Amino acid sequence: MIITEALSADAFEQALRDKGDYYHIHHPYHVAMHSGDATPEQIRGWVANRFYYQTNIPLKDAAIMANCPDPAVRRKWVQRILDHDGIGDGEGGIEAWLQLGEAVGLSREALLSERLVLPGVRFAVDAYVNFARRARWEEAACSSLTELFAPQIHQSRLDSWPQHYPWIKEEGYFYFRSRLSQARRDVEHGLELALETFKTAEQQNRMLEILQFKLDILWTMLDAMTMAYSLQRPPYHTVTDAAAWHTTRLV
Ligand code: AHQ
Repeated sequence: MIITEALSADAFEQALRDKGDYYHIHHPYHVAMHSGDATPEQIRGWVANRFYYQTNIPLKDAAIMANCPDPAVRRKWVQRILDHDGIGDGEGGIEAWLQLGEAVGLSREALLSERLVLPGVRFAVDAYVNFARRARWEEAACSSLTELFAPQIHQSRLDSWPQHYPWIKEEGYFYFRSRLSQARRDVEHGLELALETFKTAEQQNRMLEILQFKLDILWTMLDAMTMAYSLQRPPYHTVTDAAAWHTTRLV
């Protein structure tokens, strides 16, 4: 969709929501997990790789805050960091994701070591953090608006995984439950920012492109997991059976 004349706030919001067609809830990997067709290895691969996304969200949000001169926005935005890092030890979304890891049979060390993070996942997530460091803070902030569609995806996991994967321990589901309200609160602020910031046709086209960039990040992560865990073609699979790719943050 190319906007030629500036859209009203309602029409621009609808244009943002229409991007939901490209949300990763529609990716075959996610569809397989939702329908019960995922193997334990595919679930564990997803949990271990998505942990890299989760641990980078606070870095992304801190980068936005570092570029944002408005205390009122920073006071709201800091909550996103606390949602993930928690107020104290043993709290927050990253801790809850470690519990999800243990609930699917992955040790905390296996996640924290990042040794299971595929290059394609790492590159996609790092692109998100680097965008947040370099873009106008308003653009980086509004790139989080894929969360317009997030409550639905978290609810879909809560609705389907327990029956399909009885081997996953109940305490693993806390994270998805916590995001139902947190995502909705994030979206309220993100949407307000987007509607007051992107007014001209040029600005609105750029925001739609930024949202597509973020949708591409989420989709690409699942593409990398598909190659490794569905098609059994991890990087270098024609060269070695070993996990030969880099697993450290270099910058
Ligand atoms: O667990 C997720 C999360 O904490 C966030 C933060 C937000 C952002 O700042 O970009 N996006 C996001 C998302 C989370 N979970 C994803 C999922 O499918 O479980 C969805 C993702 C998003 O929609 O951007």
